[in-house]
Amino acid sequence: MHERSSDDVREEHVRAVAGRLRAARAVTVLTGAGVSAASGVPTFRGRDGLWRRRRVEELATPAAFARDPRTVWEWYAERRAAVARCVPNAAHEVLSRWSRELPGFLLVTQNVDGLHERAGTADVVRFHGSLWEVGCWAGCAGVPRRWRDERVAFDDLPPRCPSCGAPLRPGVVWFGEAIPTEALERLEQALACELFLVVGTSAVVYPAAGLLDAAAARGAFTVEVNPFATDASGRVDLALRGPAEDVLARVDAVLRGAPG
Ligand code: BV8
Ligand code: ZN
Repeated sequence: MHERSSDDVREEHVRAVAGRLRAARAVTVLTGAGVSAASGVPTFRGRDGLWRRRRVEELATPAAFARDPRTVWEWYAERRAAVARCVPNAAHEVLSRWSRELPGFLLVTQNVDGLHERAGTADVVRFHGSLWEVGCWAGCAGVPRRWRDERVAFDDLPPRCPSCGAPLRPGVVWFGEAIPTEALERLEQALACELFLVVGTSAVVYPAAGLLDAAAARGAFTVEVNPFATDASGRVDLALRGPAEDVLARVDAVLRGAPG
């Protein structure tokens, strides 16, 4: 299924990361769409990243929604239905275990699919919001700013605010919008780590991609896990060039003392 495996990731590098995971007092992992690829969730910027020949940067904006809320919602409704059919993969499972077993572990995700949460990950910091939340586009006072909405089928698009009748908006962060305050409040903790792993992201969307450099500037050892080179590759201390579900499972096996 994958164009590359982790066969060419050297065992000594896998062991080095496991050793650092064991020794670090605080570990932060930043994930992107690549961790969900093995679950069947399309990434944004690969060949699958195109949607009706438009780029995510054109659809995921307040201006696109203002112009054509129905088309934007069709994309989100499709993604909800697709993600609902997916299950977490080994990458989510390993990160979930680390979140519960490693002291000082923090997972920051750019993903909106909810698969880290479904894998039971403790304390997920959602940098770009959630596919499974909505808010009132008019920002009316009759409803909370965001609330959970797990519908995968809609009678009519866009869905409407139960209080004022304005369109509901997806609870994600669009381009040009601020990162949620709850996520920004966790930044200090996220950056105060000894080991920073960047997993399955093209590292082109800011400010998320900048966390890597900020953590490095504060002394963190940085590791990338991705089958392909990215914008981050030249800036990390160690790049493990393989799929997350494979590489993280290998690191986890060493961490748990399995014969390697
Ligand atoms: C903000 C919505 C200010 C949710 C998304 C120039 C310089 C710096 C910044 C900017 C700039 N111009 C504009 C900006 C700002 C802009 C930005 O970064 N633009 C970029 C494109 C240049 N950023 C913003 O607008 C942000 N907000 O700056 O606010 C502000 C401040 C105060 C007040 C008001 C405003 C907001 C950004 C929010 C973006 N939201 N989407 C949705 O519908 O999903 S972006 C979208 O990209 C996704 O949400 C995703 O989270 C994000 C990152 O993508 P990736 O996850 O990395 O996915 P991608 O497909 O790119 O890559 C997948 C990777 O996986 C690949 O590398 C592949 O090799 C790898 N892979 C594949 N298989 C595997 C694998 N890896 C491991 N294992 C595998 N098996
Ligand atoms: Zn409303």
